[in-house]
Amino acid sequence: MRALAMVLATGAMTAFWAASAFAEDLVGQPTPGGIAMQPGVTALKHDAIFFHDAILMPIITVITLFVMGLLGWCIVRYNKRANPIPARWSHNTAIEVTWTLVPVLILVFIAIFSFKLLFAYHDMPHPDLTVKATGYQWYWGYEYPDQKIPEFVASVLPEDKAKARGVPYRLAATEPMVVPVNKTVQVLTTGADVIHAWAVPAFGVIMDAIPGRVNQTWFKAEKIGTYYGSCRELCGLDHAFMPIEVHVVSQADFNAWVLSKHGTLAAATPTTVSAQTLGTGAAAPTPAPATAAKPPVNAAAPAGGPPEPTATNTTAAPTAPATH
Ligand SMILES: [Cu+2]
Repeated sequence: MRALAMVLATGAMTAFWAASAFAEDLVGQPTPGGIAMQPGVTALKHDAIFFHDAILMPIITVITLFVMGLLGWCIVRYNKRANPIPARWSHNTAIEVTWTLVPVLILVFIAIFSFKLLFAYHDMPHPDLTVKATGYQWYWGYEYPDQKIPEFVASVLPEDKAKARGVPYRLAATEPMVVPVNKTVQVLTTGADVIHAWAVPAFGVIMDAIPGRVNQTWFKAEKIGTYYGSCRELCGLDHAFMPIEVHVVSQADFNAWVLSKHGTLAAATPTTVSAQTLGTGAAAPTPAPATAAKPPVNAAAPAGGPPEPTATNTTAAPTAPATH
C-alpha cells in the first residue's frame, strides 16, 4: 500500500514536472507555478540546464524507480504470509561489491560533467567590463570602476510604484545595473555589513558577497532584456527586499547610459582582478600574502554614497566556488 502510494506520488510529480516543461516560461524572472529552472541567456546557464535535465534528472529518475521497485518486490514477495520461513544467510559478497561499486561509478560519471561545468565557471574570458556589487542591509550598491561611475544604490521598488510600472514587486529595483549585450561582464562582489549573495538565475550566477573580501563571478548575456535576481544569503530582516535588476542593452544604449551617469567612455583597460589575488581560484592553492592583494575597486569610495566597506584584507583562503 505504501509502495503504491509512493509510486503514485512519483508518477504525479513526474507528470507535473513534464507538464510544466511545456508551459511558456518567463524570461528573466520566475514563472508563477513554474517548477523547472528559469530559461538561460548565457552559455554557462545552458550548460547548467543540460547538466540538470539530461544528466541528473534521468539518473535520479532511474534510481528512484529502481529502489521503489525493490521495495515493492520485498513487500509483496517477502512478507510474513508469502514467505513464512525467512532465509538465514546474512552475507553475500557479490551483492556487497556491486552495491559499493555501482554508486561509485555513478558518482564518477556525474563528476565528469560537474567538474567540466565548475571549471567553465572558473575560467572567465578577458572581461570587457567590470561592475562592483556591494551588498548592504538591505540594498545593493553598484560601481563601474572602468567607466568611473561612482557607486549608486539599488533598493527595492515600492509596491505601488512597481504596480504602476507593471514590473514585478520585490524583483524590480529603484535603479538597474546596466550592461551591454554579448560582452563579458566581471562582477566583483563584497559585503558591507553581513554576508549577502549576488544571484541572477537567468545568467546562472550566484556569488557570496562577504565583508572583508572580494569575490568574483562573470556572465556574458546573449539576449537584450531585463533580468531579475535577489540576495541569496539570509542577511537579516529585509533579506527579501534587496532585489537585483539587470538591464542587458545594446552597446549604443549602454554608452548612452554611461554618459547619463556622467561616466567616461574612454576604453580603459578593464579592471581585472585575477582569481589568485581574489583567493577564489581552485587553480591557485598557494596562499598569497594578504598585503599583496589590494583590489583596485576599493580605491574609489563614493562621495555621499553609502558607507564603504572596510574590504582591504583579501585573504587567499580558498572560497567555495559558485554554489548551486
Ligand atoms: Cu542580503
